[in-house]
Amino acid sequence: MTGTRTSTGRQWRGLLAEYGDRLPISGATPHVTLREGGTPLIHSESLSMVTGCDVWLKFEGTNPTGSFKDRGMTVAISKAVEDGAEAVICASTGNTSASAAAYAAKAGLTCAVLIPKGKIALGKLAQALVHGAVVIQVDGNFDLALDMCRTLDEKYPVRLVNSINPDRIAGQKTAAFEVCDFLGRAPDVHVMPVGNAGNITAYWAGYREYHADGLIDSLPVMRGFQAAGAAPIVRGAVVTAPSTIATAIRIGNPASWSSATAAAEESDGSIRAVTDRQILQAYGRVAREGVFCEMASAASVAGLLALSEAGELPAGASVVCVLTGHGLKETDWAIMGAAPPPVIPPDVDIAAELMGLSR
Ligand code: AN7
Repeated sequence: MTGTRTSTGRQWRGLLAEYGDRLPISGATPHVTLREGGTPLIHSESLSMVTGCDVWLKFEGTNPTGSFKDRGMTVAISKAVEDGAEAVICASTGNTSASAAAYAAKAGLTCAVLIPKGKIALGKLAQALVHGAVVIQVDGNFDLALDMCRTLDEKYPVRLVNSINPDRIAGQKTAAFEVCDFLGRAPDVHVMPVGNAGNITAYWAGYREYHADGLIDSLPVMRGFQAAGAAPIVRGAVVTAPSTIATAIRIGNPASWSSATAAAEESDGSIRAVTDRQILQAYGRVAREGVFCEMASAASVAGLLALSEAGELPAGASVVCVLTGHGLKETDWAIMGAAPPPVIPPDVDIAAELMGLSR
């Protein structure tokens, strides 16, 4: 595998090399890596100003396939290869399928993905297709597709790489390590979107691991946010017809429900809902700071602003907001939300006028 080749360069080496001692791998595990992780923690002056906190954006959109899923996939696919698996499957609202397809391609494994028909962002569908996955659209929602995958996993010789696979959670906890390694401590408050609830489970596991090992001396308050139309954990009941513009978190029966609730309770935090309108506003707001995240990711910033308005953020707290995926995956909202750019003849004076320039 290419990941085991050495280099004298100063590049980030990927999670298996950087955090291997904290992952469920051994010397015998092949490294299937696209050099994921090492994502930027971007300071937000504007969000710090409005909240009176020190706000950092953990931008997971810079991962190789444009979302945090790569952190779990490098571990899950490497272990699948080690164990002799020939095919992997997953259900997905888009990002898991994009990541599984890419890492399976890297490893030379067959990959099949089950996606809810017509409900995943075009960029994510393009990724699964271009990496050569068998893409199957299910006439139903994500939760039904995940049920199908569980049954396929029982009946057929395939490896399930959804986040119910513990290797996924193990890989994803590295994001908490990176946050702490960069800040030199844990943040006071950690804000993130919640869909199938694997990622909040993973972050909480990562923070607790560093705390248990004495690398940080406090733990953050975990604040998870679901989309109001797909908020089973907030309602305390399965949502049979989840609905939100944030298709990545359009999930009505999260697989990691109980561990997400545990993360919120143990950290004195919460899992709440934000409306599509709040998500859309937050999406535009971070974009105007130069960070292009996808709609589901903006649920964290929407949540941050809601917490701030409710007076629930301690003044001066350090806050990490996770932006889970890249906005280039779904450009329709960016384009629909803007005025169509004017078309002009090739005339510099007309262009200058439109730019508001005067001689
Ligand atoms: C951008 O790809 O569930 O709470 O199938 O793509 O760990 O599920 C994606 C989830 C947040 C929610 N932000 O994370 C899938 C899938 C983005 C996401 C979530 C997802 P979890």
